[in-house]
Amino acid sequence: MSTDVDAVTTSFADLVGHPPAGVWAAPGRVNLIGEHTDYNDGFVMPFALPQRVTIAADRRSDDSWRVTTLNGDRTETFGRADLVPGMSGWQAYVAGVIWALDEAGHQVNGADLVLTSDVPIGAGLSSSAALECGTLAVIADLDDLVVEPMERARLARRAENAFVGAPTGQMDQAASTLCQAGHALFFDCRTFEVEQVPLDLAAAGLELLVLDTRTPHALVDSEYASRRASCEAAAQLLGVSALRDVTDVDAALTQLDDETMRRRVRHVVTENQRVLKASERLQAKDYVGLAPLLDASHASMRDDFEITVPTVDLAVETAKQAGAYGARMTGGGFGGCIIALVDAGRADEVATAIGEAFAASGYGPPAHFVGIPSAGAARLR
Ligand code: GAF
Repeated sequence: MSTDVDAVTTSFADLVGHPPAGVWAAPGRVNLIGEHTDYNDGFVMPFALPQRVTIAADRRSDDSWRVTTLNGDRTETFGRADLVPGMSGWQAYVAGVIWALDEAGHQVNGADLVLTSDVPIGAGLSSSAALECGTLAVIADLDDLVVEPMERARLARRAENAFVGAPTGQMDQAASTLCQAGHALFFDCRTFEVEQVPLDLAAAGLELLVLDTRTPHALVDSEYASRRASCEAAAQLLGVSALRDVTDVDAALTQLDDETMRRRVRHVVTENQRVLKASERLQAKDYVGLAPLLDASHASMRDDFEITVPTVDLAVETAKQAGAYGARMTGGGFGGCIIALVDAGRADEVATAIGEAFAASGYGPPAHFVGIPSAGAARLR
């Protein structure tokens, strides 16, 4: 990480002509369990990754924002008049946060930002939430704004939903803002209550493989929106404000005729139950007890919510054959990453087995790392 701090600090001085006022960072996340439950007012349990967006910044004397990313060396400049929802390009995640702060009544001023990110893009690890939450940390500090952590997460989500136009839930921005090192974040997406749950897999002789299938996210936006619409329509038919309120899944299913909608509901209701069980098992440090929940979550995403793709299913199956205790896709779906709970020191071996299975099926090589529960957004310098 310090290399990234040095890189943005040096580049900032080169590009802007003076050292930055500070350096901030915000992480990507892995979701341990609780997929597509956040926008159903349900439960999720992500943890933050060491991979993060790192931003050097300082105020400008005019009313514009100049943002440079070292990933591809691109610079974009926008002024207050450009802060209009619907802006396209990567800079929309930065502009959207400034817009959301302004809309909420905060006094925001022009700034220079130079950033770099090592969160894989399009892998379901919340690279966009990391950029939003990092920007929020920067602007809040530069402009001396008093914005509580959960409010930061809400504003970052507002940027994503209303400015960028992606109808996501609250999980990713909450994770990037609120997570603590060594912990998973149990987050109730209705009450916004959070609990930091210790997650020390190494002490239990375990580790969590995060494997990026590198499958392009085809149709991810439209499929995400259609899953969300289906859940909302089902809640309306069931007479509840959100699927979180369905506790007796069998009774609910008898009230629905549409087979696809029934499967969507079954995923959300059972996934919420799995998050609650996972939280209990984590509290009891029964980490191997997580494994059947990971497996059941994956089967539910594959068969009921239908958000997995062949590479993801092959990665999960192969991980299990190679000795993983449990495995599931993580993130919004239609590609991206899987997680697999394995004995400490075995992540590389399991990843190699998956790489071989991919090669035998004609798929390109995956990438992988061990997921380490890390800190949320913070000022580093
Ligand atoms: C994406 C969304 F941004 C989250 O809000 C969540 O719905 C997730 O997909 C699925 O659990 O990351």
